[in-house]
Amino acid sequence: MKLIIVGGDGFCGWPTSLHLSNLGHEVIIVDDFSRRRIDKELNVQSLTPIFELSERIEAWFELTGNVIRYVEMDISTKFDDLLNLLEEEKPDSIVHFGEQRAAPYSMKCTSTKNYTISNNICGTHNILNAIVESQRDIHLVHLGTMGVYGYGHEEPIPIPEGYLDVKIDTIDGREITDSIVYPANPGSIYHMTKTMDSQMFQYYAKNDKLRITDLHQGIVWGTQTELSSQDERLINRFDYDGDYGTVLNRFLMQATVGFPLTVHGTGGQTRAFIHISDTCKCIEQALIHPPTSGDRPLILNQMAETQTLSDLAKLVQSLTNCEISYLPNPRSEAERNDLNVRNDLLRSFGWEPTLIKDSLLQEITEITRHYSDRADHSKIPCVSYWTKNNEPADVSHR
Ligand code: NAD
Ligand code: USQ
Repeated sequence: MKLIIVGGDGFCGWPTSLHLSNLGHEVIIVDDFSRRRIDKELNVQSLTPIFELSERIEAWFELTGNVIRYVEMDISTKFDDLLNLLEEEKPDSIVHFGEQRAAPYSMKCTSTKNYTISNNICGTHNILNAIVESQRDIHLVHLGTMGVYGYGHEEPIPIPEGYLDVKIDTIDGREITDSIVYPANPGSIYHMTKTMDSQMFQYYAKNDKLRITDLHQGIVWGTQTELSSQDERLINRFDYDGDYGTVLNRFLMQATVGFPLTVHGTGGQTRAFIHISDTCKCIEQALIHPPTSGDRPLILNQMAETQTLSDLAKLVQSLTNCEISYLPNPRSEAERNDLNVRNDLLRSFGWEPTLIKDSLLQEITEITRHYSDRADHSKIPCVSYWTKNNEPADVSHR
C-alpha cells in the first residue's frame, strides 16, 4: 500500500512508520513538527535523545534500504497543500496521528485550549474534506482514545466497540431498538476533540461513503520497538513532564530517578493500557481490515489490559523499592471507576498483546536508567489544573 502517516514524527507515529515501511509499504510522513516546538515552549525535552526526522529517515535507509519520504505541513491550516498531496501521491490509506494529544496541555490556559480545538478539529476535517475532494477511495485510520467513553461506571458494565444496542421505546407492543454511538463523556478539552472527531466520521461515512476506522486507544506505554532499537538515531521519544508524560512511563522514570511516584488522588482510577509495539501491530491490522464504503465508521478498542493507578504504582514499587505519593488530583475525574473493555475485533485478527507485568523491567533497564541523567526533576510535577482557581476539582458530579 501507499500510506500517508500524518504525525509520523511523534511518539506513536514514528515507530508505526518504521513498522509499516518494514512490511514493504510505501510511507510518506506528513508532520508540522508542532510536538518538537511545544517541547521548546515548555522548556522540556524527551528523556531519550531524539534525532531530527531527516536524520531518522536517513538512518532507516542506511539500515534497510527502505525509503520513507516526508513533507512538513500543518494539516489544520493548509487544506490546498493537503489536497494537492492526495492528488499527486494517490495514497491507498491515511493514518492520522496528527493532533495535540496531551489532556493537561489542553487544559493549561485559554491559548492551549483554543490551539487544541482548532488544530485537532480543523486538521481532522481537512483530511475528510480533502479525501472527498480528491475523489479517491482512501481509507482513513484515525487514532482516537478510550477517553471518549468516560472510563466506564462503578459497575463493571463492558464498554462495547463504539456502538451500543439500545431499546428506544415500545410502540403497540413492538420493541423499537437501534444501534447508537456510545454516549460521549470526555474529561478534558483534548478528549472532547476526539468525541467531535467521531461525529465528523459518522457524518462523512454516511454522506460521502468514506471508509473510516477509528481506533479508541488506551494509554500507550514503553518507548522502543524491535525496529526503533536497531540504531540510536531511530530512538523513539519518551515524555515524562507534567503535561505530556503519561502515567506509567512517568512512574517508571520517577522510580528510576528517586522521585516519589505522583499518584493523583487515591489511585482508584482504572485506565486501559497498550505497549507501543502493539500500537504498531494494531494499526497494521486496521489497515488490512478496512470497512466497506457505505458502512458506518469501524470502531476498534485498541487496548491490551486495564489497571488501577494504585496497582500500577505498587507494581513499580515492588520492582524498584521506590516511594509513592498520593497527591491532590489536579484533574476533574472520578476518584475510582471500573473499566471493562471489549476488544474482540482486534483479538479476532490474531493479535496477542504484550502485558505490563512481562516488560516493565526491560523498560527500566534499557530506557529510564540508561537516560536518567537527561531528566529535569523540576519538570515532573503536574502544573496544569482542570479548574480555574487551581484547586483540586469537586468530583462529586462525575
Ligand atoms: P505526539 O504528540 O507524540 O505525536 C503527534 C504528532 O503529530 C507530532 O509529531 C506532531 O508534530 C504532529 N502534529 C500535530 N498536529 C499536527 C498538524 N496540525 N499537522 C501535522 N502534524 C501535526 O502524540 P502521540 O502520543 O504519538 O499520539 C498520536 C495520536 O494517538 C494522537 O492523536 C493521540 O490522541 C492518539 N493517542 C495517543 C495515546 C498515547 O498514550 N500517547 C493514547 C491514545 C491515543
Ligand atoms: N495520573 C497520575 N499521576 C501522574 C499522571 C497521571 O495519577 O503523574 C493519572 C491521571 O490523573 C489519569 C491517569 O493517570 O487519571 C491517566 O493520565 P495520563 O496522563 O497517563 O493519560 P491521559 O491524560 O488520559 O492521556 C493519555 C494520552 C492521550 C490518550 C489517553 C488514552 O496522552 O493522548 O488519548 O492517554 S485514555 O487514557 O485511554 O483516554
